[in-house]
Amino acid sequence: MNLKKIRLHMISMPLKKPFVTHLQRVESREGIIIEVEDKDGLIGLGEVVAFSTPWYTEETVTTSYHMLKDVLIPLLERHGVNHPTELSELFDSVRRNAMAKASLEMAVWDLYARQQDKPLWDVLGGTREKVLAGAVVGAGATDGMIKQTRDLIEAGYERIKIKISKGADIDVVRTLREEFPHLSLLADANSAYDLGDAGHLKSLDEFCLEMIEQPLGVDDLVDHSILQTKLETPICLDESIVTPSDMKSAIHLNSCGVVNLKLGRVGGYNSALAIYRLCMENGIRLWCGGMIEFGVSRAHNISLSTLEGFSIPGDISSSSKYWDEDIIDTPIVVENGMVKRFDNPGIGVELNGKRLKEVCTFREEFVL
Ligand code: OSB
Ligand code: MG
Repeated sequence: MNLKKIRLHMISMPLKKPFVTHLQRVESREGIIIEVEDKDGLIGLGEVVAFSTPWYTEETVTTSYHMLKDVLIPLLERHGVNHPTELSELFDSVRRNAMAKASLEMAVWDLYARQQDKPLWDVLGGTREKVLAGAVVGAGATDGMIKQTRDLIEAGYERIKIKISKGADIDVVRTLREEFPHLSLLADANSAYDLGDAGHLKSLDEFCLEMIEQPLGVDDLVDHSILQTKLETPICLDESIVTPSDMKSAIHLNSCGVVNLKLGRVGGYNSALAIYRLCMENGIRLWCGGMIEFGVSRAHNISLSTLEGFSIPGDISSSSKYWDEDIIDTPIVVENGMVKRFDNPGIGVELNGKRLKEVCTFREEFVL
């Protein structure tokens, strides 16, 4: 693929308002934007979606930077690739570190599509002209959550996800359901419960949630399977699905009916596409998750979500939900619950150089 240069931009941007879960309050978002440049000056873009601290997964922005600089970029420099699918094998010698791997893989896929002068969605085999969007309301006071939900519905979102945890669950869901009887609503627990809470979680069944996301621990595929036999509400797995092998186990155990697929969490497109195929073959529904990310990752999420199997709305929201000004030149905009795919080559957006400079805290270039 004639890769010549890689640039890492460490960035930091305040959120318009803090995003709260029972595990973390995110007020400012750090991330790494990656540019991979070929010998003709074409540039592919990627993004590290790890957080500053390891609350969602074990990776952080700092561990990702280390992996990219000291391990993954040197591997790419030594071996090179002719096609982005070769990156999986190359990175197989490195255990885990999915988000670091995914960021580089995203950029190489984007570059590959640009080299073919095709949109990335087309290279991936996508068909949807508009992808199904949805928004997330973080934890907080119930009246505040109602107001946020109302504002999001007014902004055109047709599916809302709320964060729940012990002590902030049944009453919150009941109040929201009473306020919005016909809303497509789901609840994400980010592993707040264990199997001992099965009876408590069962009382959520009456509120017709589309699904409950990651109620139990990251490693609890067996417990999720037992919980699913007790709940009518479908379980959706997020943190528990990192590899295609996790997906096979979840299918075998009947641990979920739905999967929240995130490119970063699963290590990039090659792994995501393998998980996607497993879901399609086994009747598991799936949607594309969000990471309070910047526009580069949002544009990748849109490319992925054009695949036919993304038949339910994801956590794909407008750039303006979190950012005053995004770091891409064409911000993502949700209209009537959908986002139009970009038809330019690659992910279809470029960096907003001025904004990137404003939020960049550190920058490094590697010549391959
Ligand atoms: O659990 O899905 C999650 C954001 C950061 C980390 C984990 C999760 C989330 C979200 C999506 O809920 C929020 C968004 O990007 O809009
Ligand atoms: Mg989740």
